[in-house]
This record gives sequence, structure tokens and C-alpha cells, in this order.
Amino acid sequence: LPRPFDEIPGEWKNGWVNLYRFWREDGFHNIHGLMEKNFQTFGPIYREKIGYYESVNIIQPEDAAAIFKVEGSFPERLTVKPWKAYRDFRNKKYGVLLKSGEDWRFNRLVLNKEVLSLKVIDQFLPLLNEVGEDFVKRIHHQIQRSGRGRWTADLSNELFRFALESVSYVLYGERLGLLQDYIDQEAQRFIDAITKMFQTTSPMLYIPPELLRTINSKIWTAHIEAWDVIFTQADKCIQNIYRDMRLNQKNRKEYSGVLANLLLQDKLHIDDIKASVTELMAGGVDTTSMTLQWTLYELARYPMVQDKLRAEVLTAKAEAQGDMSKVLKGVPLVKAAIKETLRLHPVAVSLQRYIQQDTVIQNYFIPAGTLVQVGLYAMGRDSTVFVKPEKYNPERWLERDASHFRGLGFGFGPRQCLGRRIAEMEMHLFLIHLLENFRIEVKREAEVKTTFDLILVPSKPIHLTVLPL
Ligand code: HEM
Ligand code: 2DC
Repeated sequence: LPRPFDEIPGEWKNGWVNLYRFWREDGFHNIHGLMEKNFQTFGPIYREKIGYYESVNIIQPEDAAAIFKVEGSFPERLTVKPWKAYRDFRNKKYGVLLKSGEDWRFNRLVLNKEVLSLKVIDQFLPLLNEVGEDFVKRIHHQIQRSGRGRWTADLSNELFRFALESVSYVLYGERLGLLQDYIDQEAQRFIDAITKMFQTTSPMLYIPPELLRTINSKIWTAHIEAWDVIFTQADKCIQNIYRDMRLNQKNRKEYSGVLANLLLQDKLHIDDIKASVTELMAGGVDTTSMTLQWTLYELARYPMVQDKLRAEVLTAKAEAQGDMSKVLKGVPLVKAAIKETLRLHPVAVSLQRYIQQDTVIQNYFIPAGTLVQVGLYAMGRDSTVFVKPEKYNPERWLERDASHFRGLGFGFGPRQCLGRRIAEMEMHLFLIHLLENFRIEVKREAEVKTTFDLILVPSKPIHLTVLPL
């Protein structure tokens, strides 16, 4: 017989005392660290209450598998309340990210066809490849300009620009021109606003936004301002395409972008399209850029791994004779490197689901309706799940059965990351082009830690050196 829910170990009796402790321990920037510590203290399952948020936390891949079995047909994760509060405040519709129930599913199925399906991602390839090639040109240019045959810099903003250029090209079928020296200041404001939006979300995660709004706190105002910039800029892009489409029917041969296809399909209301396209545009910047930055950092620290990846790329390129789709099929180690980066440096600290049926985990009874969190960051660093977890070793993913409910960086099931295929292809192509052209190095300084800013990011700037081969 399973043991009762109330016997799950953990601190769940007094949510407000826990919230105070959490704040004292700088938990707002260290959720990942505290979760890791909790698993060490309590074992593979613990119950927790912070403020009014109650959850059960798990770390084993088998337990994650059990949770996704009972997620139901309209999977729900922990709602990020400040994001909903903004839309309510400005009278804007929720996109797929924030929708629920039938409304979510209907929108999501239409979007899946245009963003996630195998049919459509082939169309993304030439676009994302072009941006990858332009990034290489830009780096060559920076190296030349430095006059020292190498370029050392914090690549964050370069990568933000690359990521926004990539996702915009796919969404709108047009280039923004962010890989040139002088860029549209509005685009830079958009990039900065996304970072600001994430940073101002995390301190509000455990405080009811209604409360913040009534006291009109600095953080709430800054959050609103950030979203305003994001929505205004996205709206400009969307209006442009909308107008173009009505004025001149573009030649229908070329791929004209996700937005144009959604408009042509006419299955979703224009306000729903706007809401989700804005979310895709905003969701496509910090996620892939930070993952790429961590990847370059790890490849710099593990030059042998970097050499192996480069060898694979050069072979695949030689064999494919210019066919990039073939190249992509010939680089399993490059793909494994992205998985390995997301193991050590996931974007999302956890995956969460409100389970729809009673279930049993680690021999404890868990009732339907419970919020269960899969501790993604903790799992990636747990030595019972991964052999020598501290080592950056992409090859671990090429072993048989290595990935059963272990590679969960994009989530799982029908509610998994909608941008997954764009993100993966964009990152794979980026690495292929970069490795083919440059060597990456990093100063042997203290290890870079992780900070929680709603998404997990490096705790300090990373200075990388790029050298031509
Ligand atoms: C959701 C990770 C890039 C748009 C998610 C989720 C995760 C995630 C973990 C939650 C999934 C779940 O609950 O099962 C990542 C990672 C990325 C990435 C690791 C890159 C390294 C992107 C990109 C876009 C995007 C490039 C847009 C083009 C979204 C959206 C959702 C989502 C719209 C919500 C989907 C829904 O609720 O139906 N992502 N993401 N993400 N992501 Fe991503
Ligand atoms: C943050 O406790 C920590 O992909 C919370 O592209 C639980 C939580 C809920 C939802 C997660 C969020 C965490 C991290 C950021 C995620 C988000 C779902 C989607 C979002 C993972 C783990 C992200 C970054 C999207 C963001 C799109 C947005 C900018 C429009």
C-alpha cells in the first residue's frame, strides 16, 4: 500500500515562514540551488510550500515519466501570474503560452502545423542557415577590425541579435538586419526589454501581482514598461506583414513565414495570431542565445570535445556537398552537445504539471490536482541519474537508452516547447558554421555559476575568445 500524501518529507506546514526563509537565503536568484539542496536533504521526493504555492518535487526520470502519463489532454503548468496580469491590465489576449483548456488546444494544434511539424521545418532550413552564415561573416569582420587576429568579448548581445534575427526571419519571412554594425535602435530596445521582462518577473513570482499593482511598486511598473516595448515592437512587425499581404500578393513560391501562413489559413482570430506570434518572437531570443553561450563556454573549457565536434562537422560537410539538410543528418555529436548543454544549463529550472489523476510516486500517494515539479536543473546534476554529472560529455547521449526521460530541456508531450524545432535547427546550424570557421577559447578563471532570472542565466559575463582556424 502506498504511504499517505502527508508523509512526504519536506517543509510544507507554514508557507509564509518558508517564503521569509526563502527571501533571506536569496532564493529568488537561487531557486535551482535550493532545489538541489532539498533533494540532497529529503531524497528523491519532497513536498514544499512557499507563500501560497504548494508543490511536490521529483528528480528521477522514471517519476517524470509517471507524471506525464497523468497530465491529461490539456496539460497545465505553474502559471506565471505577472505575465497574465499584464495582459489583463492592457486588455490583451493570451497566446498559447498562457491559454488553457480547449482554447489552448485549438490554438496549439493550428500553431503546431506552422511551427513544429516536420513538413514546415524543412522550409526554415534555408532561412536559418542564411542567418548562421551571416553571423560567421560578422565575427570574421570583428576579428579583422580588432587587428589582433582574434576577438575577445562578452558575446551576449551578439547572440541576442543573432537569435532575434533568426526567429524573426522565420516568423515574418523578412530580415531585420541585426547582424550589421548599425542596427535599428527599436530592435535593440526590444532585446533589452525581454531581458528586463524576465528579470522583473522572478521577484514577483511569489507575490500576488494584484498586490504589487495596488502599491504600484517599482518592479511592477518596470515589468509593465518592458511588456509594452515588447508588444509595441512585435505589433509593428505584424502590421507590416499584414499590410504587405493585402497590397501585393507576394510570389507564392518562396516561403513567406509563419505569420503569413497563419493569416492565409484563417483558422485563428487575428488577435489570437497576434498574441501567439508575439510570444514566439519574445520567446525566441534569450532562450537559444543563452544556450549557445553556455555551449561555447563548455566547448572552450573542453577543447578535446570541441575538436571532436569540429571533425564531425568537417566530415559531414565534405560528404554532403553543400546540401545542408544532409549535413544536419550527419552531425549527431553536435546535436548531443546541445542536449548536454541543456542538462547542465537548462533554460527552465523545472517542468511542472497539475496532474489530472491520482497517482503513486516513490511509493507515496499523490492526489489529482497536485502541482508536481520535475527538478530539471537538479536532475541534470544528480549522480544517480548521470554518470560523472560534472563532466561536459556530449557522447553520453549517443549511448543506447541514455535519454529515456532524461533529455527534457524542452519539456514533454503536447504542452512541450512550441519553438523547439526552430530552436534546435537554429542552434545546430549555428554550431556547424561556427566550428567550421573558428576556435573558441576562454580564460581559465573561476567557474561561471548560474543565476535564476526566471530563466537560468550565467551569473556573470563570460568573455570568450574567437580565433580563425
Ligand atoms: C515552452 C524550453 C526556445 C517558445 C517551453 C517550455 C520549456 C521551454 C521547458 C515548457 C514546456 C513544458 O511545460 O513542457 C525552451 C528551451 C529553448 C526554447 C530550452 C531553447 C534553447 C524557444 C523558442 C521559442 C519558444 C525559440 C519561440 C520561437 C515557447 C512557447 C512555449 C514554450 C510559446 C509555451 C508553449 C505552450 O504553452 O503551449 N519552452 N524553449 N521557446 N516555449 Fe520554449
Ligand atoms: C520559471 O517557478 C520558474 O520557454 C517557475 O520561451 C515555474 C516556471 C513556469 C513556466 C516556465 C518558467 C518557469 C521559465 C520560462 C519558461 C516558462 C514556460 C515558457 C518559458 C520555460 C520554469 C520560456 C522561456 C518561453 C517564454 C516566452 C515568453 C517570453 C513570451
